[in-house]
Amino acid sequence: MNSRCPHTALLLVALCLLVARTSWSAPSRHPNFVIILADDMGWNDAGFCGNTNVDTPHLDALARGGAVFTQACASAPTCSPTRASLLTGQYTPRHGVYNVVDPRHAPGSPHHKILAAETSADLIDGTVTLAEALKPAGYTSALFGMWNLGRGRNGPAAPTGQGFDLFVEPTDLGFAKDAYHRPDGTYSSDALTDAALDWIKREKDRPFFLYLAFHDVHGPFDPKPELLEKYRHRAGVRDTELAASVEAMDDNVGRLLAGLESLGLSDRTYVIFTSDNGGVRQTVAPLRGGKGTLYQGGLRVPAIVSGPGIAGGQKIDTPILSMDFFPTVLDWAGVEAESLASIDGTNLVPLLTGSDKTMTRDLFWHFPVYSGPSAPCSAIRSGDWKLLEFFESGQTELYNLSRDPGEARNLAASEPARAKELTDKLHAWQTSLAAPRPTSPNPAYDSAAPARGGDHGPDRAPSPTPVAAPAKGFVLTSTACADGGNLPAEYTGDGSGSSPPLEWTGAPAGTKSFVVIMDHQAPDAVKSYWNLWNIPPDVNGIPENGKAPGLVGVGFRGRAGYEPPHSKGPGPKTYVITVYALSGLLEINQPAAQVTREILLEAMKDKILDRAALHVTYERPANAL
Ligand SMILES: [Ca+2]
Repeated sequence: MNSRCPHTALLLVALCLLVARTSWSAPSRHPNFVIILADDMGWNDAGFCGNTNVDTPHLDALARGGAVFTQACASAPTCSPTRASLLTGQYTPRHGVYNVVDPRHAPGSPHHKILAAETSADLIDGTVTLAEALKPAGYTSALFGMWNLGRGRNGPAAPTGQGFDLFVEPTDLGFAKDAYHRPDGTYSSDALTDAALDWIKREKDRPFFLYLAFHDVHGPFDPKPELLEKYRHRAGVRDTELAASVEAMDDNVGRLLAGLESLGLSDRTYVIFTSDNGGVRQTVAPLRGGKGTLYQGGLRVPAIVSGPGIAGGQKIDTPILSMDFFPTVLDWAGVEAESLASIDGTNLVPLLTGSDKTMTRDLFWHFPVYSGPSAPCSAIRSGDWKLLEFFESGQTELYNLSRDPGEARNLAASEPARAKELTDKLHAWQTSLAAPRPTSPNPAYDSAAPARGGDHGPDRAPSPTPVAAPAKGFVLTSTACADGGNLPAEYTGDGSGSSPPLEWTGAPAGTKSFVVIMDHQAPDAVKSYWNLWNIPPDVNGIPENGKAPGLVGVGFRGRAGYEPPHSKGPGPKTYVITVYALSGLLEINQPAAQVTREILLEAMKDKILDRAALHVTYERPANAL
């Protein structure tokens, strides 16, 4: 085993020292800690980050009352490694969780040019998490939401094996895995917050650490219909589903803060809000990259810290990483982090209190794996300069983030001395942590093998621009929809072959094909299906597998037809069917099952003549499957 796996015995000694030091030095009244972790929330997805098209009044208020880190970065560009760093205070090579374990990206996959590093699926037994480090000071800890650092309910890979006294995930609350809605219509972030508030009420008389890790705002989305409707009619919204999901989470931040206030806990509770990685590529402009890459778009995240002794209205431009919250929380708790020798994070308290605003250090990222659009790489930020090393090619890229925040001008060739200096520092850091440097060619590499999406899938395209009313007389109806768009109540099929027909009139001159997209949710996991509805006789082509002349429909979660929006149980569902009239035929050289909405939108973007939308409300019969 390499040195990323510290000896369990050493850690146990460290933990015992920590117990010994804190048992007599801890103050009589410890503050509480709340870490709220959003999923996939990008650097400007909330109002306090400068987004003027989404309503986040509660996060904005939290930001006004505390400190905003304007240059906060995730410790990694994907989910699991950042969560591991947040909970251990360590850089990724130390805990070995480099990526979400995903069979699509196993080292040696045919689309990998080099053999990627192996990633740990969970925290190594003996790792001291924040929950464990707080325990000797009398804290109780609970995680509500996503763990993603090992499976199972017991043992060292489970939260309860890593110091949390309680672990509640959405499936415990009646949600299907990754579902945003429960069959009774309850939204996941609402249910998690309710459960967290119940727990706080029970534990309020002792110091607590609440880790609230929402599924919001990770795609595929299934927003609350009323929020989706709101953003559909708002100009300037880049992605209506994302905006609706951000606001749903913001509501719950507000409910949690109100709960703390009503219990009289606000003045002794620190609240940290951040995200596990940057947003997906289409939502992070003008930053480059996106989730899964070490460009700024994949790393930059919102970050607020609020609590006793932290002056409100602060904007702190010093770059920080997710792992820094670990020693910061321990400082507030009176726990001496120095006894844990393997902490890489930096205590932010001097920055937050203003006692030392000069904190300078080099920051590092190590992502020696494939994920979605990204190949194995490593990076260093030193002041305004950032250097990325790509292991496939051995090439480096150098950017000045102050002058070039979008990382568009690679200065590695024009600034060779600086590039060498940073490369040397990066290599020295990699060596100091025995970080794997994947450079061996992959014998199974096949240049024709298609790249595969990560858990972020193919990057999402923004939702289509809202269609307020049919333009140019293009009208979309469904004869099977009674009562102004409601699907028939007796419709209970699985969608295969029983989709009610759509009809349209007034398609613009020159229309050669139509594309039908049900854009209520779920671009990432969709599986397309091909169907013939009432294609006007002057439209050429018949759908074939792998090509899409004529008409294309997109279903959800591997199902066909209209069924999926109601597949989560009884209760009304609303969604929108959009039909695009195109000036040409689509050529999509992918198997039908791999064609997602993003691929469709990209293929049709220069061909759209007009579009019309049909708002559909469907109430699933209570006895439906
Ligand atoms: Ca994530």
